[in-house]
Amino acid sequence: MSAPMSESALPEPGGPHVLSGDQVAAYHRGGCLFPIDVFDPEEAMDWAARIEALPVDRLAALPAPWTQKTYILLDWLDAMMRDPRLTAVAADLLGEDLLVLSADLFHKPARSAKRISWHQDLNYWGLEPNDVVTAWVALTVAVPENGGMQYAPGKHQALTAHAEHKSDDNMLTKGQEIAVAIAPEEAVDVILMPGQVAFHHGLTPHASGPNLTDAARIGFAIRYAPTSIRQTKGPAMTARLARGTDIYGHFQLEPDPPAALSPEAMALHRAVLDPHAEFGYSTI
Ligand SMILES: O=C(O)CCC(=O)C(=O)O
Repeated sequence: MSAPMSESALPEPGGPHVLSGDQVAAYHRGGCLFPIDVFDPEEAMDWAARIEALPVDRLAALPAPWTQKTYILLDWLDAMMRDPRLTAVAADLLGEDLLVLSADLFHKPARSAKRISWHQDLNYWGLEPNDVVTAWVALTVAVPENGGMQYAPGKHQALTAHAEHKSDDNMLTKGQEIAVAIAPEEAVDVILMPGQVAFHHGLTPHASGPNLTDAARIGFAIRYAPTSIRQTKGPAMTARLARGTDIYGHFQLEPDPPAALSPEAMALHRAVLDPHAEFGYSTI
């Protein structure tokens, strides 16, 4: 039997590096890594205030869910997800050339019953290999009381069957839920301050409960993948180049987003998401 590789000797894909070898090893072992300080708290709180000021009724009337690929509608979210302070961390986990396949807003207003059932992101995505990392950027505090996430570390080795229990209080488009129970002792609370980021592998089960507090809980979940990844099923997804270069061309690359909330931004958002409508927008 070969000797276990020392954690500090682990190869790191990206560079120059933000994470230590031990942090990269912890990510691979547990399928998650948090909290990582990335943005200033003031910046994050400013983004949260902008989200709170959005014309939500107008956005909710758009044909495609405005909470998916929201960076096309709000160009300042595009700048955030392509900011080198964040992509440098993702590069330490995935390599230098990175796509964003989607980036989705999870906004739980004050006193909201909205929850998210235990699921693995890669269940519906049809991607190979499984190298997708979500960077969940906290725009507000995220704690158990306001519906912060929980992870089930170490359960990211394989895809587990999911059932669909669609319900009004479940924020997932199809109410997808992992078909095995996650015991309370298998779960860890993902506690974050504004500007901190939690990273999870596409197979790491995660969930979150209702917001029992008087303030909103807001996170922006960015799905990074190496440019070499391929889509193997479902209508073709488009992608945004987040860092480096794309020598593969496996995905049609999205252009720079038009001005925030402009008619052009709304038209591009619709064009990109329309092909996924008949699948309940769950291929992303
Ligand atoms: O924001 C949450 O509570 C859950 C987010 C989530 O399910 C995801 O990032 O895939």
